[in-house]
Amino acid sequence: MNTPASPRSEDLSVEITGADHQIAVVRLTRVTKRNALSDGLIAALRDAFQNLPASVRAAVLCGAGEHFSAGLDLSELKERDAGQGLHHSRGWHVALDAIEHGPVPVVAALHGAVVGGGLELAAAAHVRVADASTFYALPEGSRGIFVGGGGSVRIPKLIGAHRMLDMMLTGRVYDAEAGERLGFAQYLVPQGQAFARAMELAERIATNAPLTNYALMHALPRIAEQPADHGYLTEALMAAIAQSAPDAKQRVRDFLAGKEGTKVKKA
Ligand code: 1HE
Repeated sequence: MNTPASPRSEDLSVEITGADHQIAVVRLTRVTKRNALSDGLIAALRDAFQNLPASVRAAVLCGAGEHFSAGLDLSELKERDAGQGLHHSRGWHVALDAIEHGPVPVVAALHGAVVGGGLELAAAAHVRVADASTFYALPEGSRGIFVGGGGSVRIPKLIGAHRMLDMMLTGRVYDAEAGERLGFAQYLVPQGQAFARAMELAERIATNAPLTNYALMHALPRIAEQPADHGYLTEALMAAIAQSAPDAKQRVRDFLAGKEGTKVKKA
C-alpha cells in the first residue's frame, strides 16, 4: 500500500472572496516547479475542494506564475513500484472527483502549459477559460507512462478519443486557439485575462439557484451517459426537484413581475 501523502498546503492557496464570501479562489502556487502536481499538492487540492465553506457558490481554479500546470511531478515518479502507482492514480481520482462532483461549479483559468496531469486537472473543472498563451499536451507517451488522473475518461469527452490518441501517440501540442475550437476551453481571452474572465463567470454562476447548479453538475453528465429512456426519467425527476425549491418560485415571480435584470439579453 501507498502511504497517503500529507497535504502540501504551502503549494496551494485558498481564498474566499466576493460578495457574501461566495467565491473560492483555489490557486496552485508551486511556481518554481511550474505547478507540477506532487502527491502533497494533489492531497491539498482534495482537502480544499472537500472542505469548501458553506457560503461558497462557485470556485475558480488557477495557477500562479507562467503556467497553469506542468502535470505530474516527474521527480516522484521514479520512486514508485506498480502497486504504489495504482494507489497513486486512485488518489488522483479522489482529488479530481472532489472538483468535478463537489458542491459547487468550478471555473478553471488556464494559461501557459496545461500539460499531462495539468490537463487532467483542468478537465475536471466545469468551465475552462484559456488565455492566448495556453498550450495543451499529453507527453505521457514520450515519458513511458499513461494518464492516471481520470484523463482517459474526461479528455475524450472534450475532444474525442481519436484526438487524445493522436496527442499521446505523436506528442502533438495544441495552441490556445486550436484548443478552444476543439473543446478544451469554452472561452478564449487575450493573454493575462483568463483569471478576470473566470472570476466574472464564477460570480455569474453564483447568482443561479444553488439547486439548479447542483443539478447541472451532477445530473447533466450522468444523463448524457444513460440510455435515452433512463435519461428522460432522471431529467424529469431533477426538473421536479429544482423547480419546487422556494428560491426557484421566487425567481419566476420576479420575471413575471417585470423585475429589472431578469430578462435574457442578446450577448
Ligand atoms: C518539473 C516538471 C514536472 C517542470 N515534474 N518537475 N509533465 C511533463 O512532461 C512536462 C514537463 N515540463 C516541461 O515540459 C516544462 O517544464 C514546461 C513546458 C512545463 C515549462 O517550461 P519552463 O522552461 O517554463 O520551465 P523548466 O525550466 O522546464 O522547469 C522549471 C523547473 O520546474 C525545473 O526544475 P529546476 O529545479 O531545474 O528549476 C523543472 O525540472 C521543474 N519541472 N515540470 C517535476 N512535470 C496522473 S498521471 C499524469 C501524467 C503526467 O502528467 S505526464 C506529464 C508530465
